[in-house]
Amino acid sequence: MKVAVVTGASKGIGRAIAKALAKEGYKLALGARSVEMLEELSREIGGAFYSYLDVSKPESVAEFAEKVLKEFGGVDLLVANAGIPMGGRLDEVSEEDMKRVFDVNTFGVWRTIKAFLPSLKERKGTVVVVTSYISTMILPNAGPYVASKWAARAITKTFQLENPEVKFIELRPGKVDTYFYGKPGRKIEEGFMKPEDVAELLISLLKLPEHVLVEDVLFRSIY
Ligand code: NJP
Repeated sequence: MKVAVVTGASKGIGRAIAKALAKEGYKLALGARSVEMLEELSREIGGAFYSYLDVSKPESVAEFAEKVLKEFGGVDLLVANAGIPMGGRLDEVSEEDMKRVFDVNTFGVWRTIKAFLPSLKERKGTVVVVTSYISTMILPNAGPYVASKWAARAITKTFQLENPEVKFIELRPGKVDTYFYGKPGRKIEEGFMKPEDVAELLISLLKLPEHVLVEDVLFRSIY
């Protein structure tokens, strides 16, 4: 049975991915800050390992990885999904907010991959990084978020070149109905996909033949 780690598993896209992976028979290690939500998810999917994880804190990532590797002995799939929004003009955003968004969306991805990389290399595993459709585009008033996702893309691509034995897939969703935009409840007709759509896409990618590498996927609602 393969072992999958999902960061940001408490809500939204990460939660939907965790549920879909459980259905496919993966053994799961779930990480996020909201441990109660992870506990509830674990119960819902019939039991999964979960632990507090703050990807913005190096010591939290190290502790999480140590616990997961101790529990399972290794991992086959890492879904680096945890992320936060951060809008604002670049000439107005505070030093603190700029650092915060990079610490989660960029350094968080780097730290998590780095922590699990030796095991992923050993098992010829797969890393899925949830960046954004925005990771090659520019938008005004969203510079902090956009820059953090461009950098996360660069990190993902660099890891791939340096570690050809591991597959790195960059998922670049358009708008998804999660807590990202406040409370979920938006309609598909308003241009939102469902978190389950992202999970379904990921599962289909994981079922491709071994020799196929999908480097990135840009996808959105048709509306
Ligand atoms: O958002 P939301 P999504 N350490 O808010 C966790 C990208 N994306 O599912 O820690 C660890 O429902 C948080 O858990 P908690 C987006 O950039 C989205 O939409 O308990 N975990 C929760 O589980 C992000 O990378 C859209 O608060 C941390 C999860 O992250 C990914 O999709 C469009 C954390 C966020 O759940 C998932 O976001 C797009 C930390 N420090 C890209 N901080 C979209 N929704 O439209 C947060 O292009 N989390």
